[in-house]
Amino acid sequence: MGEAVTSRRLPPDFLIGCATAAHQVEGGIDNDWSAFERQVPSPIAAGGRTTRAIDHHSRYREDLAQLAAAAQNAHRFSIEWARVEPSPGVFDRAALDHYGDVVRVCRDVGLEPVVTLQHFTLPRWLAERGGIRAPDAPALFARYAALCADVIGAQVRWWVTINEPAVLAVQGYLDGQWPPAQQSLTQMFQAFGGLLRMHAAGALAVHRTATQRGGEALVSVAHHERRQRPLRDSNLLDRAAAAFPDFLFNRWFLRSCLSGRMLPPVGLGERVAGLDGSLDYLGVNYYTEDVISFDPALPGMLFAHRDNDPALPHSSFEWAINPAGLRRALLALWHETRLPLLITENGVADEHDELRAAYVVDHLNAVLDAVDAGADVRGYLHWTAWDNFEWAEGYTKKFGFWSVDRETMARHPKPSSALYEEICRSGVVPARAPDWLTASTIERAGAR
Ligand code: IFM
Repeated sequence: MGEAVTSRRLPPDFLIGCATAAHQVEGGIDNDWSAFERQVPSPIAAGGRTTRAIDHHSRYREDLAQLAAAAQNAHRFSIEWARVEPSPGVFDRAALDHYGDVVRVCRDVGLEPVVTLQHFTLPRWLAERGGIRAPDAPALFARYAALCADVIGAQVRWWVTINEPAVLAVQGYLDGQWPPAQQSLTQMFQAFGGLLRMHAAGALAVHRTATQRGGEALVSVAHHERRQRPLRDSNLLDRAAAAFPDFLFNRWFLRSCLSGRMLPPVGLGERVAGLDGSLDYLGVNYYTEDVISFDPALPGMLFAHRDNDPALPHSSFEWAINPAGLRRALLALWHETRLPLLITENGVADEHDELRAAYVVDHLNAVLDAVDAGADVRGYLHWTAWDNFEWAEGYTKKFGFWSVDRETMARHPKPSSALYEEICRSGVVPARAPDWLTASTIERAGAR
Protein backbone atom coordinates (compact mmCIF):
# COMPACT_ATOMS: atom_id res chain seq x y z
CA MET A 1 0.00 0.00 0.00
CA GLY A 2 1.41 3.40 -0.95
CA GLU A 3 1.16 5.90 1.93
CA ALA A 4 -1.49 8.58 1.24
CA VAL A 5 0.11 11.97 0.68
CA THR A 6 -2.98 14.19 0.78
CA SER A 7 -6.27 14.20 2.66
CA ARG A 8 -9.03 12.16 1.06
CA ARG A 9 -12.83 12.28 1.21
CA LEU A 10 -15.03 9.47 2.47
CA PRO A 11 -17.57 8.27 -0.14
CA PRO A 12 -21.02 9.98 -0.15
CA ASP A 13 -23.55 8.60 2.39
CA PHE A 14 -20.76 6.73 4.17
CA LEU A 15 -21.83 5.37 7.57
CA ILE A 16 -19.34 6.29 10.26
CA GLY A 17 -19.57 5.64 13.98
CA CYS A 18 -18.79 3.09 16.67
CA ALA A 19 -19.79 -0.47 17.59
CA THR A 20 -20.61 -2.04 20.95
CA ALA A 21 -22.17 -5.26 22.28
CA ALA A 22 -24.73 -5.64 25.06
CA HIS A 23 -22.75 -7.87 27.42
CA GLN A 24 -19.67 -5.65 27.20
CA VAL A 25 -21.42 -2.41 28.10
CA GLU A 26 -24.89 -2.82 29.59
CA GLY A 27 -24.43 -4.40 33.03
CA GLY A 28 -26.98 -6.47 34.93
CA ILE A 29 -27.28 -9.32 32.42
CA ASP A 30 -27.83 -12.92 33.53
CA ASN A 31 -26.49 -15.20 30.77
CA ASP A 32 -23.87 -17.92 30.11
CA TRP A 33 -21.04 -15.36 30.31
CA SER A 34 -22.05 -13.84 33.64
CA ALA A 35 -22.22 -17.39 35.04
CA PHE A 36 -18.72 -18.04 33.62
CA GLU A 37 -17.43 -14.84 35.25
CA ARG A 38 -18.65 -16.08 38.66
CA GLN A 39 -16.45 -19.21 38.61
CA VAL A 40 -13.78 -19.57 41.28
CA PRO A 41 -10.95 -19.08 40.51
CA SER A 42 -12.02 -16.47 38.01
CA PRO A 43 -11.28 -17.28 34.35
CA ILE A 44 -11.29 -13.52 33.65
CA ALA A 45 -8.23 -11.23 33.90
CA ALA A 46 -8.14 -9.44 37.27
CA GLY A 47 -11.43 -11.16 38.16
CA GLY A 48 -13.42 -8.76 35.94
CA ARG A 49 -17.22 -9.08 36.00
CA THR A 50 -20.07 -7.45 34.13
CA THR A 51 -22.35 -6.88 37.12
CA ARG A 52 -22.39 -3.18 36.19
CA ALA A 53 -20.20 -3.30 33.08
CA ILE A 54 -20.24 0.40 32.10
CA ASP A 55 -23.90 0.87 32.98
CA HIS A 56 -24.93 1.58 29.39
CA HIS A 57 -28.33 -0.03 30.01
CA SER A 58 -29.40 2.94 32.10
CA ARG A 59 -27.22 5.56 30.37
CA TYR A 60 -27.97 4.78 26.73
CA ARG A 61 -29.77 8.08 26.07
CA GLU A 62 -26.81 10.24 27.18
CA ASP A 63 -24.33 7.84 25.59
CA LEU A 64 -26.04 7.93 22.19
CA ALA A 65 -26.42 11.71 22.36
CA GLN A 66 -22.66 11.90 23.02
CA LEU A 67 -21.89 9.90 19.87
CA ALA A 68 -24.20 12.07 17.80
CA ALA A 69 -22.62 15.22 19.27
CA ALA A 70 -19.27 13.81 18.11
CA ALA A 71 -20.66 13.90 14.55
CA GLN A 72 -21.08 10.12 14.18
CA ASN A 73 -23.98 9.06 11.94
CA ALA A 74 -24.28 5.33 12.67
CA HIS A 75 -24.14 3.03 15.67
CA ARG A 76 -23.88 -0.73 16.03
CA PHE A 77 -25.20 -2.41 19.18
CA SER A 78 -26.55 -5.82 20.12
CA ILE A 79 -29.79 -7.06 21.61
CA GLU A 80 -29.30 -9.40 24.56
CA TRP A 81 -31.24 -12.61 23.94
CA ALA A 82 -31.11 -13.52 27.65
CA ARG A 83 -32.97 -10.30 28.53
CA VAL A 84 -35.62 -10.80 25.85
CA GLU A 85 -36.21 -14.51 26.62
CA PRO A 86 -35.19 -15.07 30.26
CA SER A 87 -36.68 -18.59 30.24
CA PRO A 88 -37.60 -20.77 27.28
CA GLY A 89 -40.67 -19.39 25.53
CA VAL A 90 -41.14 -16.60 28.10
CA PHE A 91 -40.60 -13.18 26.54
CA ASP A 92 -39.98 -10.00 28.47
CA ARG A 93 -41.98 -7.14 26.97
CA ALA A 94 -40.07 -4.49 28.94
CA ALA A 95 -36.76 -5.80 27.56
CA LEU A 96 -38.09 -5.60 24.00
CA ASP A 97 -39.43 -2.12 24.61
CA HIS A 98 -36.01 -1.09 25.93
CA TYR A 99 -34.35 -2.04 22.64
CA GLY A 100 -37.21 -0.42 20.75
CA ASP A 101 -36.35 2.77 22.61
CA VAL A 102 -32.62 2.40 21.85
CA VAL A 103 -33.52 2.30 18.14
CA ARG A 104 -35.86 5.28 18.52
CA VAL A 105 -33.18 7.33 20.30
CA CYS A 106 -30.62 6.39 17.61
CA ARG A 107 -33.01 7.67 14.94
CA ASP A 108 -33.89 10.82 16.93
CA VAL A 109 -30.26 11.86 17.35
CA GLY A 110 -29.27 10.93 13.78
CA LEU A 111 -27.50 7.58 14.23
CA GLU A 112 -28.30 4.82 11.70
CA PRO A 113 -28.81 1.71 13.86
CA VAL A 114 -26.95 -1.50 13.00
CA VAL A 115 -28.45 -4.25 15.14
CA THR A 116 -26.74 -7.52 16.13
CA LEU A 117 -28.91 -10.36 17.42
CA GLN A 118 -26.23 -12.57 18.98
CA HIS A 119 -22.86 -11.24 20.10
CA PHE A 120 -21.11 -14.23 21.78
CA THR A 121 -23.58 -14.67 24.65
CA LEU A 122 -26.51 -17.05 25.18
CA PRO A 123 -29.37 -17.33 27.64
CA ARG A 124 -28.29 -19.69 30.43
CA TRP A 125 -31.18 -22.05 29.80
CA LEU A 126 -29.98 -22.58 26.23
CA ALA A 127 -26.33 -22.97 27.26
CA GLU A 128 -27.42 -25.62 29.77
CA ARG A 129 -29.03 -27.69 27.04
CA GLY A 130 -26.10 -27.60 24.60
CA GLY A 131 -25.91 -23.96 23.49
CA ILE A 132 -25.11 -23.43 19.84
CA ARG A 133 -24.70 -27.20 19.41
CA ALA A 134 -28.26 -27.91 20.63
CA PRO A 135 -30.37 -29.34 17.79
CA ASP A 136 -33.15 -26.82 18.39
CA ALA A 137 -30.84 -23.75 18.68
CA PRO A 138 -31.58 -22.62 15.07
CA ALA A 139 -35.36 -22.76 15.59
CA LEU A 140 -35.12 -21.00 18.95
CA PHE A 141 -32.87 -18.32 17.48
CA ALA A 142 -35.31 -17.81 14.60
CA ARG A 143 -38.20 -17.34 17.04
CA TYR A 144 -36.23 -14.74 19.01
CA ALA A 145 -35.03 -13.01 15.81
CA ALA A 146 -38.61 -12.81 14.49
CA LEU A 147 -39.75 -11.21 17.72
CA CYS A 148 -37.01 -8.58 17.53
CA ALA A 149 -37.83 -7.87 13.88
CA ASP A 150 -41.49 -7.59 14.81
CA VAL A 151 -40.71 -4.81 17.29
CA ILE A 152 -38.01 -2.86 15.39
CA GLY A 153 -38.17 -4.20 11.82
CA ALA A 154 -39.83 -1.08 10.46
CA GLN A 155 -37.07 1.20 11.82
CA VAL A 156 -33.93 -0.93 11.29
CA ARG A 157 -32.31 -1.51 7.94
CA TRP A 158 -28.92 -3.05 8.87
CA TRP A 159 -29.00 -6.37 10.73
CA VAL A 160 -26.28 -8.73 11.91
CA THR A 161 -27.51 -12.21 12.87
CA ILE A 162 -24.36 -13.49 14.57
CA ASN A 163 -21.16 -11.73 15.54
CA GLU A 164 -17.93 -13.49 14.49
CA PRO A 165 -19.15 -17.09 14.30
CA ALA A 166 -15.63 -18.46 13.72
CA VAL A 167 -14.26 -16.65 16.79
CA LEU A 168 -17.01 -18.04 18.99
CA ALA A 169 -16.51 -21.60 17.71
CA VAL A 170 -12.73 -21.46 18.20
CA GLN A 171 -12.62 -19.66 21.56
CA GLY A 172 -15.42 -21.66 23.15
CA TYR A 173 -14.74 -25.11 21.71
CA LEU A 174 -11.07 -25.37 20.66
CA ASP A 175 -9.06 -22.88 22.72
CA GLY A 176 -11.44 -23.32 25.65
CA GLN A 177 -10.98 -19.73 26.86
CA TRP A 178 -14.66 -18.81 26.70
CA PRO A 179 -17.78 -20.65 27.78
CA PRO A 180 -18.40 -23.54 27.48
CA ALA A 181 -14.59 -23.88 27.79
CA GLN A 182 -14.22 -27.01 25.64
CA GLN A 183 -11.10 -28.14 23.84
CA SER A 184 -12.36 -30.50 21.20
CA LEU A 185 -12.00 -30.41 17.42
CA THR A 186 -15.21 -32.40 17.05
CA GLN A 187 -17.19 -29.98 19.19
CA MET A 188 -15.66 -27.02 17.38
CA PHE A 189 -16.89 -28.39 14.04
CA GLN A 190 -20.34 -28.94 15.56
CA ALA A 191 -20.29 -25.36 16.84
CA PHE A 192 -19.47 -24.05 13.33
CA GLY A 193 -22.37 -26.11 11.96
CA GLY A 194 -24.78 -24.92 14.65
CA LEU A 195 -23.89 -21.28 14.06
CA LEU A 196 -24.38 -21.66 10.31
CA ARG A 197 -27.86 -23.11 10.84
CA MET A 198 -28.68 -20.39 13.39
CA HIS A 199 -27.60 -17.69 10.95
CA ALA A 200 -29.69 -19.21 8.14
CA ALA A 201 -32.80 -19.53 10.31
CA GLY A 202 -32.31 -16.08 11.85
CA ALA A 203 -31.80 -14.38 8.49
CA LEU A 204 -34.97 -15.93 7.11
CA ALA A 205 -36.94 -14.86 10.18
CA VAL A 206 -35.66 -11.26 10.02
CA HIS A 207 -36.30 -10.95 6.28
CA ARG A 208 -39.86 -12.30 6.57
CA THR A 209 -40.90 -10.39 9.65
CA ALA A 210 -39.30 -7.07 8.78
CA THR A 211 -40.94 -7.18 5.35
CA GLN A 212 -44.33 -7.80 7.00
CA ARG A 213 -43.70 -4.73 9.15
CA GLY A 214 -42.95 -2.62 6.08
CA GLY A 215 -39.18 -2.56 6.66
CA GLU A 216 -36.35 -3.33 4.28
CA ALA A 217 -33.93 -5.56 6.17
CA LEU A 218 -30.34 -5.93 4.99
CA VAL A 219 -28.91 -8.97 6.76
CA SER A 220 -25.38 -10.30 7.29
CA VAL A 221 -23.11 -11.90 9.83
CA ALA A 222 -20.23 -9.88 11.26
CA HIS A 223 -17.41 -11.86 9.69
CA HIS A 224 -14.05 -11.60 11.48
CA GLU A 225 -11.38 -11.62 8.79
CA ARG A 226 -8.04 -12.57 10.33
CA ARG A 227 -5.76 -14.00 7.72
CA GLN A 228 -3.62 -16.92 8.87
CA ARG A 229 -0.51 -16.70 6.76
CA PRO A 230 2.68 -18.78 6.87
CA LEU A 231 5.45 -17.27 8.99
CA ARG A 232 8.00 -18.31 6.36
CA ASP A 233 6.53 -18.21 2.87
CA SER A 234 9.22 -20.48 1.49
CA ASN A 235 8.61 -23.15 4.13
CA LEU A 236 6.30 -25.88 2.86
CA LEU A 237 5.31 -27.06 6.35
CA ASP A 238 4.39 -23.53 7.48
CA ARG A 239 2.33 -23.13 4.32
CA ALA A 240 0.57 -26.44 4.89
CA ALA A 241 -0.07 -25.63 8.58
CA ALA A 242 -1.57 -22.21 7.68
CA ALA A 243 -3.82 -23.34 4.83
CA PHE A 244 -6.50 -25.18 6.82
CA PRO A 245 -6.91 -22.67 9.69
CA ASP A 246 -7.03 -19.89 7.09
CA PHE A 247 -9.82 -21.63 5.17
CA LEU A 248 -11.78 -22.66 8.25
CA PHE A 249 -11.53 -19.32 10.04
CA ASN A 250 -11.90 -16.97 7.08
CA ARG A 251 -13.77 -18.73 4.30
CA TRP A 252 -15.75 -21.78 5.42
CA PHE A 253 -18.74 -19.86 6.80
CA LEU A 254 -18.88 -17.37 3.94
CA ARG A 255 -18.57 -19.93 1.19
CA SER A 256 -21.23 -22.06 2.86
CA CYS A 257 -23.55 -19.01 2.92
CA LEU A 258 -22.82 -18.19 -0.72
CA SER A 259 -23.42 -21.77 -1.86
CA GLY A 260 -26.44 -22.36 0.40
CA ARG A 261 -24.77 -25.58 1.61
CA MET A 262 -22.99 -26.87 4.70
CA LEU A 263 -19.57 -27.35 3.11
CA PRO A 264 -16.91 -29.90 4.18
CA PRO A 265 -15.25 -30.47 6.58
CA VAL A 266 -18.27 -29.60 8.77
CA GLY A 267 -20.93 -30.96 6.41
CA LEU A 268 -21.10 -32.97 3.24
CA GLY A 269 -22.47 -30.21 1.07
CA GLU A 270 -26.10 -30.64 2.17
CA ARG A 271 -28.49 -27.72 1.60
CA VAL A 272 -29.35 -25.63 4.67
CA ALA A 273 -32.84 -24.12 4.73
CA GLY A 274 -32.68 -20.33 4.63
CA LEU A 275 -28.97 -20.11 3.82
CA ASP A 276 -29.42 -19.13 0.18
CA GLY A 277 -29.88 -15.35 0.06
CA SER A 278 -29.01 -14.96 3.74
CA LEU A 279 -26.37 -12.28 3.02
CA ASP A 280 -27.49 -8.93 1.61
CA TYR A 281 -24.18 -7.31 2.50
CA LEU A 282 -21.09 -8.44 4.35
CA GLY A 283 -20.23 -7.15 7.82
CA VAL A 284 -16.43 -7.19 8.19
CA ASN A 285 -14.58 -7.09 11.50
CA TYR A 286 -10.85 -6.57 10.97
CA TYR A 287 -8.09 -6.12 13.53
CA THR A 288 -4.97 -7.95 12.40
CA GLU A 289 -3.44 -10.91 10.59
CA ASP A 290 -1.70 -13.88 12.28
CA VAL A 291 1.39 -15.79 11.26
CA ILE A 292 1.40 -19.59 11.42
CA SER A 293 4.34 -21.92 11.81
CA PHE A 294 4.36 -25.72 11.75
CA ASP A 295 4.74 -27.20 15.25
CA PRO A 296 4.91 -31.01 15.58
CA ALA A 297 4.03 -30.68 19.28
CA LEU A 298 0.52 -29.37 18.50
CA PRO A 299 -1.48 -32.24 16.93
CA GLY A 300 -4.65 -30.96 18.70
CA MET A 301 -4.23 -27.67 16.84
CA LEU A 302 -3.52 -29.48 13.55
CA PHE A 303 0.18 -28.59 14.00
CA ALA A 304 -0.46 -24.87 13.59
CA HIS A 305 1.34 -22.52 15.97
CA ARG A 306 -0.34 -19.10 15.82
CA ASP A 307 1.54 -15.89 16.56
CA ASN A 308 1.56 -12.13 16.00
CA ASP A 309 3.78 -11.00 13.16
CA PRO A 310 7.08 -10.15 14.92
CA ALA A 311 8.03 -7.76 12.11
CA LEU A 312 5.16 -5.34 12.85
CA PRO A 313 4.37 -3.00 15.77
CA HIS A 314 1.90 -4.41 18.29
CA SER A 315 -1.13 -3.18 20.23
CA SER A 316 -1.40 -3.68 23.99
CA PHE A 317 -3.21 -6.96 23.14
CA GLU A 318 0.00 -7.91 21.29
CA TRP A 319 -1.95 -7.99 18.01
CA ALA A 320 0.14 -6.82 15.03
CA ILE A 321 -0.89 -3.43 13.64
CA ASN A 322 -1.31 -3.98 9.94
CA PRO A 323 -3.50 -1.52 7.97
CA ALA A 324 -2.41 -3.05 4.65
CA GLY A 325 -4.18 -6.21 5.83
CA LEU A 326 -7.49 -4.31 5.90
CA ARG A 327 -7.11 -3.21 2.29
CA ARG A 328 -6.24 -6.78 1.30
CA ALA A 329 -9.18 -8.17 3.28
CA LEU A 330 -11.71 -5.77 1.76
CA LEU A 331 -10.52 -6.43 -1.78
CA ALA A 332 -10.41 -10.20 -1.29
CA LEU A 333 -13.91 -10.22 0.22
CA TRP A 334 -15.26 -7.90 -2.46
CA HIS A 335 -13.86 -10.04 -5.27
CA GLU A 336 -15.14 -13.22 -3.67
CA THR A 337 -18.65 -12.09 -2.69
CA ARG A 338 -19.48 -8.97 -4.77
CA LEU A 339 -21.56 -7.91 -1.76
CA PRO A 340 -21.57 -4.37 -0.36
CA LEU A 341 -19.18 -4.33 2.59
CA LEU A 342 -19.76 -2.64 5.94
CA ILE A 343 -16.86 -2.54 8.39
CA THR A 344 -18.71 -3.60 11.51
CA GLU A 345 -15.57 -3.44 13.71
CA ASN A 346 -11.99 -2.20 13.58
CA GLY A 347 -9.98 -0.87 16.49
CA VAL A 348 -6.98 -1.19 18.75
CA ALA A 349 -6.30 -2.12 22.36
CA ASP A 350 -4.25 0.85 23.50
CA GLU A 351 -3.57 1.36 27.18
CA HIS A 352 -2.66 5.07 27.03
CA ASP A 353 -4.30 6.24 23.78
CA GLU A 354 -0.88 6.30 22.13
CA LEU A 355 -1.67 4.30 19.01
CA ARG A 356 -5.33 4.98 18.29
CA ALA A 357 -5.10 8.21 16.27
CA ALA A 358 -2.58 6.79 13.79
CA TYR A 359 -4.39 3.43 13.79
CA VAL A 360 -7.68 5.05 12.76
CA VAL A 361 -6.13 7.28 10.11
CA ASP A 362 -4.06 4.46 8.60
CA HIS A 363 -7.00 2.03 8.58
CA LEU A 364 -9.38 4.59 7.06
CA ASN A 365 -6.79 5.25 4.36
CA ALA A 366 -6.67 1.50 3.76
CA VAL A 367 -10.46 1.55 3.37
CA LEU A 368 -10.17 4.36 0.82
CA ASP A 369 -7.46 2.43 -1.04
CA ALA A 370 -9.89 -0.50 -1.32
CA VAL A 371 -12.67 1.85 -2.49
CA ASP A 372 -10.33 3.35 -5.11
CA ALA A 373 -9.56 -0.19 -6.29
CA GLY A 374 -13.28 -0.85 -6.80
CA ALA A 375 -14.63 -2.30 -3.52
CA ASP A 376 -18.13 -1.17 -2.53
CA VAL A 377 -17.59 -0.17 1.12
CA ARG A 378 -20.63 1.43 2.78
CA GLY A 379 -19.28 2.38 6.18
CA TYR A 380 -16.84 2.09 9.05
CA LEU A 381 -17.81 1.39 12.67
CA HIS A 382 -14.94 1.71 15.09
CA TRP A 383 -14.56 -0.72 17.98
CA THR A 384 -15.40 0.97 20.28
CA ALA A 385 -16.89 4.09 21.83
CA TRP A 386 -16.18 3.50 25.55
CA ASP A 387 -13.59 1.25 27.23
CA ASN A 388 -15.55 -1.84 28.21
CA PHE A 389 -15.51 -5.52 29.19
CA GLU A 390 -13.13 -7.34 26.86
CA TRP A 391 -14.24 -10.97 27.50
CA ALA A 392 -11.47 -13.13 29.05
CA GLU A 393 -9.32 -9.99 29.36
CA GLY A 394 -11.92 -8.29 31.58
CA TYR A 395 -11.33 -4.55 31.77
CA THR A 396 -7.58 -4.78 31.12
CA LYS A 397 -7.76 -3.99 27.38
CA LYS A 398 -8.84 -0.51 26.35
CA PHE A 399 -10.41 -0.11 22.93
CA GLY A 400 -12.50 3.05 23.52
CA PHE A 401 -12.44 6.67 22.37
CA TRP A 402 -13.71 7.48 25.87
CA SER A 403 -12.32 6.08 29.11
CA VAL A 404 -14.82 5.18 31.83
CA ASP A 405 -14.37 5.79 35.53
CA ARG A 406 -15.88 2.54 36.80
CA GLU A 407 -16.65 4.04 40.21
CA THR A 408 -18.66 7.02 38.99
CA MET A 409 -19.24 5.67 35.46
CA ALA A 410 -18.26 9.09 34.07
CA ARG A 411 -17.06 8.99 30.44
CA HIS A 412 -13.92 11.01 29.57
CA PRO A 413 -12.86 11.70 25.99
CA LYS A 414 -9.35 10.58 25.07
CA PRO A 415 -7.25 12.78 22.74
CA SER A 416 -7.87 10.47 19.76
CA SER A 417 -11.64 11.10 20.00
CA ALA A 418 -11.12 14.68 18.79
CA LEU A 419 -9.48 13.42 15.63
CA TYR A 420 -12.29 10.91 14.97
CA GLU A 421 -14.85 13.66 15.54
CA GLU A 422 -13.08 15.86 13.00
CA ILE A 423 -13.09 13.04 10.44
CA CYS A 424 -16.79 12.31 11.07
CA ARG A 425 -17.71 16.01 10.86
CA SER A 426 -15.70 16.85 7.74
CA GLY A 427 -15.83 13.51 5.92
CA VAL A 428 -12.12 14.03 5.26
CA VAL A 429 -9.40 11.56 6.24
CA PRO A 430 -5.95 13.13 6.70
CA ALA A 431 -2.93 11.46 5.13
CA ARG A 432 -1.57 10.85 8.62
CA ALA A 433 -2.56 11.64 12.19
CA PRO A 434 -1.35 15.03 13.46
CA ASP A 435 2.03 14.95 15.14
CA TRP A 436 0.73 16.23 18.46
CA LEU A 437 -1.31 13.04 18.73
CA THR A 438 1.33 10.60 17.67
CA ALA A 439 4.90 11.91 17.78
CA SER A 440 6.49 10.31 20.84
CA THR A 441 3.90 7.63 21.28
CA ILE A 442 4.03 5.95 17.90
CA GLU A 443 7.80 6.00 17.93
CA ARG A 444 7.73 4.31 21.29
CA ALA A 445 5.51 1.58 19.89
CA GLY A 446 7.80 1.29 16.86
CA ALA A 447 4.90 1.91 14.47
CA ARG A 448 6.62 4.21 11.98
O1 IFM B 1 -14.42 -6.85 21.97
C1 IFM B 1 -14.39 -7.65 20.84
C2 IFM B 1 -15.77 -7.76 20.23
O2 IFM B 1 -16.71 -8.25 21.14
C3 IFM B 1 -15.74 -8.70 19.04
N1 IFM B 1 -14.69 -8.36 18.11
C4 IFM B 1 -13.37 -8.11 18.64
C5 IFM B 1 -13.46 -7.11 19.78
C6 IFM B 1 -12.05 -6.82 20.34
O3 IFM B 1 -11.45 -7.99 20.76
